[in-house]
Amino acid sequence: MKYIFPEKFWWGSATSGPQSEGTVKGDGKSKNIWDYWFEIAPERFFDGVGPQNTSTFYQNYKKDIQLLKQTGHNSFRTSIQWSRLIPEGIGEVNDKAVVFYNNVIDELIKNNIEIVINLYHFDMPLCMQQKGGWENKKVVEAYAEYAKKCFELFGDRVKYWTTFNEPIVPVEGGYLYDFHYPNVIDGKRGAQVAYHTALASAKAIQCYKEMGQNGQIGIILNLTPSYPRSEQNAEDVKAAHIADLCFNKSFLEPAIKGEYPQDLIEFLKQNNALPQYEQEDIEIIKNNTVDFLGVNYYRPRRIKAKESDVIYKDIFMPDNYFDEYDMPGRKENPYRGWEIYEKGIYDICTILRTEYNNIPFFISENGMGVENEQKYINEEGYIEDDYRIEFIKDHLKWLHKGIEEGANCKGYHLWTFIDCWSWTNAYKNRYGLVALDLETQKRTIKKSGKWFKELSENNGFEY
Ligand code: BGP
Repeated sequence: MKYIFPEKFWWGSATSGPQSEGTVKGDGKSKNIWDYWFEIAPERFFDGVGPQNTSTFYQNYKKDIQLLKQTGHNSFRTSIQWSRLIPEGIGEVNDKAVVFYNNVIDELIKNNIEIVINLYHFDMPLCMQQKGGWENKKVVEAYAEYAKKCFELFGDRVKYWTTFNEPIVPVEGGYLYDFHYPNVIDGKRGAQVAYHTALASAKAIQCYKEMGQNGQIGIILNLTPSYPRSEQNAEDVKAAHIADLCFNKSFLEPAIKGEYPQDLIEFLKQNNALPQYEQEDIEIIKNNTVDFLGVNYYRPRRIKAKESDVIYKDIFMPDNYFDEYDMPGRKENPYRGWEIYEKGIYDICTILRTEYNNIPFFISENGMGVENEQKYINEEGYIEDDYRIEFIKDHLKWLHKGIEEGANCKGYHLWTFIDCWSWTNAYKNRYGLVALDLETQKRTIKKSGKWFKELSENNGFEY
C-alpha cells in the first residue's frame, strides 16, 4: 500500500539551541539553568557529560545545513537561546548571537528549507532563574520583551514561530519529579509556573500580532493521550481524566481556546493549588490564542486509579490522584523505557479534529533514542538503523489515516537530524538521522537518513 501525504507536506526534523549549539568560548552567551546545574551536580548527567558538549552546530551550521539537504529536509526547527541573545535576560543584545542566528536563517533560506523558530526549549537563563524563574511575573515580562526582540530581528525572514517547546516538561522536571533544575517538588508552585508559562506564551503572541508580522505563531506541546487501564472502571477513567487535565489540557486549552477547563480549575482549587492571577492577564490569554500547534508525540500515558501510597502527604502532587499503569505486553523502547504506541498519533489527530476545531498542526517531534548504535555499523561504515525506519513508518501509517479522516496536519518532523546532547541522558540514546562521532565530530548519514530523503522526495512511502 502507498501512503502519500498532502501537497507541500513538511518533511524535516527538530533540534534546540541548548542541545545543538551549547556554549562556545567567547560567544557572549550567559549561563542557563543547564550550565549551572551541571556545574553543581555533574553526577546527575549520564557519563558526566554536560551541556557544553553539544553537536557543535554553532561552528558547523553550514555543514549541517548541507546534511539537512542530503537527508531530504524541506523544513527544520531549532530554537533561539534566550541566554545567548540577551545574556542579562533583559536589555542588551549580544551582537555575536545576532550574527550567528542571521547566518543560520540565511543559510537555511538559501537552501530552500522552511524555518520554524522556537523561543524557549527548557533553557531559562540562570539570571532569570535567580529571580524566581517562571514563578516570578517579572520573568514573564522579560520573556515577552525577549520574544519581541526576536521578532524584530528575524521576523522579516522567519515566518513560523513557536513560543515554547513542551512547556509542561519544565513543570514536571523542575517542580514535580526532580529531573530539571531547580529540582523543586511542589505541585502548587508547579501550577504557578505552568500558568505563568501559558501567560508568557500569550504575551509573546500579543506582541507578534501587534507588530503586524506577516507569519504565524504557535506553540509546541507534547501530547500524551491518557488511556485508562479499563474503560469500564469508573475510577480508572476518572484518574486518566485528571492526568489528562494536568498534563495535556493545562496547556492545550489556554493555547487554543484561550481558557482553562473548569474541571482543572476546580481540581486545583480543591487542592489549594490555584495559581495567583490577575484579571487582565486572563484577558490576554483569552485574546491571544495560537495560529497553529506543534505536536510532539513519543508515547501514551497509561493510567489506573490510585493504588500506591501517597508519598508526599503534605504537598499537592497530581499523582496523589492516579498511578501510572504498566500495561502488560506493551511494546517498549527499552533504552528510553517509553512505550511505543503508534496509534496514539492517530488518536491525537482525532482529538484535535473533533475537540479543537481542527486546528492546523504538524508533528513537531517523534523519534526513537537507541543506545550503542555503533553495533549496527555495516561494511560501508554507516549505521543500519532499520528499527528507526520501521518506527517512523509505523507512526506515519497512523498519521496518514488521521489525515485521510480530515485532520489538519501539515508535516512531520523527526527528533532529530543529528545525534545530540539530551539533557540528563546526555549522549546515552541516539536519535539522529546522522551519526555523530563524539571524539572527532565526524558526521555520517545513517540508513534512516538516506531513507528519509526518499520519503521526502516521494512525499510518502510504500509499505
Ligand atoms: C523531547 C524534547 C527534546 C528531546 C526529546 C528526546 O521531550 O523536546 O528536547 O530531548 O524529548 O527525549 P530525551 O532527550 O529525554 O531522550
